[in-house]
Amino acid sequence: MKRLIVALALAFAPATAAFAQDAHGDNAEVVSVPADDAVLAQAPGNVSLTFEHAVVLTRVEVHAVGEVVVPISFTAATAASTTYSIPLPALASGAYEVHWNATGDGHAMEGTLHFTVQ
Ligand SMILES: [Cu+2]
Repeated sequence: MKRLIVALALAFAPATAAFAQDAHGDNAEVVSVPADDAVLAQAPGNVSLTFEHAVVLTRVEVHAVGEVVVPISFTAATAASTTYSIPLPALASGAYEVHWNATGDGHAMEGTLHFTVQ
C-alpha cells in the first residue's frame, strides 16, 4: 500500500505535466484502458495500452492487493507496436496494479497503472 500512495503522490505532482513530452519511464506516454485509477463496476476483460511511439512490450504483471500475482498469459512481443491488448482472467472485486516494461525509440520505459473493480 505504501508504494501505491507514493505512486499516487507522483501522479499528482505538479511537475508531471511539464515533463510529459520527454517523460520516458512513467505513465505520461501511454494511454490505458482501464485508465489509471479507474473504478469499474465490472471487471475488465483485458488491459489495452497505447503508446506514443512503437514499442516492444517486454513485461506485464498484474498484482492484486498484497502483491498477489494475478496469472495472465502474456508473452513478450517480438515486434514493435503502438497498441497492445492483454487478456485478463476473471477478476474479483478489489484493487489491482498493472506493471509494464517496454523498449522502443532507443530507450526503456516502464509504468504502472491502478484500477479497482467494485
Ligand atoms: Cu518512449
